[in-house]
Amino acid sequence: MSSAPSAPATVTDAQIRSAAIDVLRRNDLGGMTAAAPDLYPHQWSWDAAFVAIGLARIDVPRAVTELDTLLGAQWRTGMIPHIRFAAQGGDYFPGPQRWGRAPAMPDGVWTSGLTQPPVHAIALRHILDRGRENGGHDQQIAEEFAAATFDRWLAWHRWLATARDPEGVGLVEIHHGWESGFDNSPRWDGPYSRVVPGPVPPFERRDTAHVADLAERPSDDEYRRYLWLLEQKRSVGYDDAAILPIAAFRVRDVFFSAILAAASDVLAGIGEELGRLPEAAELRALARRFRAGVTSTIDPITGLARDQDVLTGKWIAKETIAGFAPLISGGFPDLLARQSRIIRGRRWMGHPGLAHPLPPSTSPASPDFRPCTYWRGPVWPFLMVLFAWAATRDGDLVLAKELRGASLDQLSDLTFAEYYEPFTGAPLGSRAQSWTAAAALEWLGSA
Ligand code: 9WN
Repeated sequence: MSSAPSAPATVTDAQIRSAAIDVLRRNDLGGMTAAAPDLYPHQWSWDAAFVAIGLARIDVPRAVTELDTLLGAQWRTGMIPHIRFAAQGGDYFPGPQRWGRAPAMPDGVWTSGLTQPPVHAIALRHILDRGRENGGHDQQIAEEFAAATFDRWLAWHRWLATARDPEGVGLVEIHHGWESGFDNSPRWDGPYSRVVPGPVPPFERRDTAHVADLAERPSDDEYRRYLWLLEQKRSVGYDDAAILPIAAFRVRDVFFSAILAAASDVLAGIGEELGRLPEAAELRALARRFRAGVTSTIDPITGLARDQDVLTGKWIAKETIAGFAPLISGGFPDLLARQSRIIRGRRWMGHPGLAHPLPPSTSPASPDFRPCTYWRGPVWPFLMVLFAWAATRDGDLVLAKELRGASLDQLSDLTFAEYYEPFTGAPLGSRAQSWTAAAALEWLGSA
């Protein structure tokens, strides 16, 4: 069982900041930051973006390096894979051998064969902003990096908009729960229940050795399905077209799509600054398409956004934080106002039992809610940064302020846990998780 946090009564911002910097230093593998020291000893794609946001508060050149290293793993198709494996080869399953090689993989680099949400342009924007605030060398390095890599981020967004939205509906299709970043969310229970695993080579999990309680992680049954989907991808050499007729898991992920919409607008802004006007216009159009896609999923009764199972054509209506995708993508003022009311309400941040008024990954009022289990209930600190960034963009400064205050209270336990039990505030999953430490640095701002 998880125990209540035993944080000192008063922890200063300076202590949080110094402890967070320490976590990122210790997880630095040299050019890339391990997502977590034991559980995730490699670079994860969307983690790297949040890590870069935090690093930009303390060291702009190092933040640039984080994204540059990740870009070194970009496939020839434009895809950014969800893991870039460290040369040192930390202990993680499934590791590089299990994924194998693909024709589109960059030479000499080992990666997974899946992808993750495209938060990177948002991180690039943060790096540029911090560089300009600091001026001098920081500004120069940030601006040079943005100019030198713009086409590679553009290729990334183009790949998502074509390979992963083959019918142009404005929603990104994922082929594995890991691609969503919300691995075992109740959102995926229906689609996974229809995955019939074929033969999977024997496997030994490593993740279960790094958590206090096995209930905090997905089950073996879930892992068998995860690995079968990997085998399917591998069997077609990770070819984007060849996987479509055989994939046992195809879901239009509304939260992923919302991130693509938001990040496309941000990348368009960077393109405009660089004088890349046709490409910027293309990105603005992408943003509009995916924003419209997100809006089209709203359940009129609950006001929450929904995923869609491509294989059944059915909506997936679970009460998870992904239902607030419009708060990330932006949208019509009425929709945003309604979502802002819901997220503050008693099924979410306003739930009276919460240790900190922060939206859990699954609503405590939902029958699917499990307070200790990964994406089924715990609060994930890095996500709060994304919601606050989007709220600030859309002028909801009150929401942004509430998220900041409650998050800093939560993080003052100094464990920088991967996720937190919503009612007790107890740290769960990995400790010293990089994107949690980065979130603290972003909340605290530049010194
Ligand atoms: C699989 C690294 C990653 C995050 C994901 C989170 C978890 C991996 C795992 O850890 O997923 O990608 O092994 O469980 O769900 O969002 O990027 O922190």
